[in-house]
Amino acid sequence: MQSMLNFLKTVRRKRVVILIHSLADLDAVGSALALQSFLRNSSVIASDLPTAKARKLLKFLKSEVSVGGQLDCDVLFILDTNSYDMLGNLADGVRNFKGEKVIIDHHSIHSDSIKADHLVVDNRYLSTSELIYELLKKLKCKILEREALCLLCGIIDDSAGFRNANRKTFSNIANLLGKTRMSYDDVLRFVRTDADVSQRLALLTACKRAEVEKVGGYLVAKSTVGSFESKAAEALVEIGADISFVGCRGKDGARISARMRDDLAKKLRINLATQVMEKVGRILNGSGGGHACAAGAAGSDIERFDEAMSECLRLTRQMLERK
Ligand SMILES: [Mn+2]
Repeated sequence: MQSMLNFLKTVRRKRVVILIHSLADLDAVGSALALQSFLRNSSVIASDLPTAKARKLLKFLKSEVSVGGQLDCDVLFILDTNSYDMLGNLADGVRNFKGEKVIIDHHSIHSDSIKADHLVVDNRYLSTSELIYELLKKLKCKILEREALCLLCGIIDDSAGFRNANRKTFSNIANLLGKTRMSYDDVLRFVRTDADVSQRLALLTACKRAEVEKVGGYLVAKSTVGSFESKAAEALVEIGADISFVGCRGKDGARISARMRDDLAKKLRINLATQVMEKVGRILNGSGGGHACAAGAAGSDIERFDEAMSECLRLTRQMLERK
């Protein structure tokens, strides 16, 4: 943390690009915009359009994230990911980037993580926004209403309805709310958007197709959808599964999302990212990672999609039977 603070002070006026991951969520966009308030000569870019929720925040703030483009800068910041896989078609640009690379992220270190000159990667934080907030506070950077809203959106959205929140998260939220005239409810308007029809249809399809297995008293569900696989995996846990895997096979690649009830990570000492999805990612000729209770895998080998889905179940059975 201290070395990152010292470093940030030295690059304040340098030409900076803040790169965020593909399908940038509120945490990625929120943390990038907040950091931008400190790095005066910076722009935010991504390989593709941010999610609908993040675009709503950008529109409200009359701000934007450039899609694609050159990494033309002295210092490259990468936020909310430490994996090349999440950078879309900008991954090669990052690999070949000659200037200084910096990563600030709250995901566990990826097996193929981006080599950076400076990094704070700490999975004890629930969001990158919270990490950025702590850095900005320590830098004595004045946080205006705009940045407060960005950070609030990022922190609240990534806290999964506060199920994973700790004492510090709540105090950070209270402090940030004090910096804006918005009420908590006003902020929630950005975080909670009504799901569109296609998303609701995907979740209902996931339920309809779900195969549920009882392993050692736990319910493990697997299903497939055409999109929104992470939302669908979340939905299956919400309605009763202890662990869920939802896959989505596209034309050029396949993705699988995994979710587990939060209390089970500690109770069973299971980590879906390292014990399941990293291995499953390799089957798909890609990679996997994430958190203990929320993980995913993606890769290009769509022929092995069914095998990858079965492997999720097999590894889970193995873990649960050992308990
Ligand atoms: Mn995040």
